[in-house]
Amino acid sequence: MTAFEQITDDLAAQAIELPSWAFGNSGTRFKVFGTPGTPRDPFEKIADAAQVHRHTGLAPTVALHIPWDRCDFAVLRAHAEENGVRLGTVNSNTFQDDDYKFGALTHEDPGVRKKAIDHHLECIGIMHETGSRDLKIWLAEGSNYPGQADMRGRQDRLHESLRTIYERLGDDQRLVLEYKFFEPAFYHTDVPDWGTSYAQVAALGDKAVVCLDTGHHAPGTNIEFIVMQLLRLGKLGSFDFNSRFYADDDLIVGAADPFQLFRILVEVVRGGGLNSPDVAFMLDQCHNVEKKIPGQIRSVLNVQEMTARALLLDTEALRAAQVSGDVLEANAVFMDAFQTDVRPLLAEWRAGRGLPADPMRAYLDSGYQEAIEAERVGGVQAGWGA
Ligand code: AOS
Ligand code: MN
Repeated sequence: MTAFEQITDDLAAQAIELPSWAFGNSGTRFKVFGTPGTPRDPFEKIADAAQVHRHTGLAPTVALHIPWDRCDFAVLRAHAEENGVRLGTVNSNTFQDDDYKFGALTHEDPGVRKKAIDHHLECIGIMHETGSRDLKIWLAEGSNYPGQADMRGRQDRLHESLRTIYERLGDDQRLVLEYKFFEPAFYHTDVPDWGTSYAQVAALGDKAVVCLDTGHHAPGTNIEFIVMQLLRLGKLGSFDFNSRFYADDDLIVGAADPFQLFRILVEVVRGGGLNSPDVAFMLDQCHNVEKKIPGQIRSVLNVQEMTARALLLDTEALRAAQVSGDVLEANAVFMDAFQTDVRPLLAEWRAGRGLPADPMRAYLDSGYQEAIEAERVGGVQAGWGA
């Protein structure tokens, strides 16, 4: 058996969740560009996401964002299943109401906190309808100026709010708390790092875990160390994959720093996180200038290619070099795996499974893009807020 043949079971089991918002319009704070064929509602977003799965076999679920994807969820669930995909993680939103200007789950005003908690309870209700397991919480909470906020009090209120939400989870549901070191607040953020997220979820219980968004760290951060540590602690619940050159750029995963993606996936494999039901692989990206469905296809293929390279790492040779203190040999073994071009092997393997050898080409030749660009005329294109 070749080295590649030994990893195909793992590759076949891989599943990457797509974010519904990747199919809507997005941009920077300067401009959101419209794109021909952009979905006007959650049903069209799901149809587009299903194209990614159809051509890659890699993306069987789609994450929702509430309120942007609010609709009749029983109908949306049936629509997803008809299209060959399922509904996945439900993402809450406490960052777009005026009431949340000074916080949501951490707010000084119990009335605002209750409103934010109630929103999450609504999300849990939706999860029962959609069959979703995970409630993902990203909080845009913090302050801009020293002295503006009582950081300690906010941390205590955050715990109380999260506890109220946690207590309402069903037996098979999870609370996944995302961290981000800045933005929209610039002085302090209430959940800025993995340590704070870990401390908060550890205080809740086994059904609370951490979401690691690869774009949410200061430049130079050793993200794979965090992956290792969270897996070691049993608290890595999910990834939001994307890539960044500067801040939270939300660009295509593997585009900015392929080597970093490799290093992360090596730790995922090392820590037992690959194809583990405990760790959800999701994308959290925006396609501002490129076409969205091809952008998502490129993204899941990047993750698949880097997973294959990580799986090809000769761990025995690496371990032997580590134990004997052979620094350069250890590094050479590591780099050999990273430098392996797995694309021809993956193409052949895909074809053998009834998938297109070149999923991107297959999508571009399918006529789907031209059809949605011609058909989706009128209405309001989905974007931030819809
Ligand atoms: C925000 O910066 C976070 O990455 C969120 O995960 C995400 O972008 C948001 O939930 C989109 O709905
Ligand atoms: Mn994210």
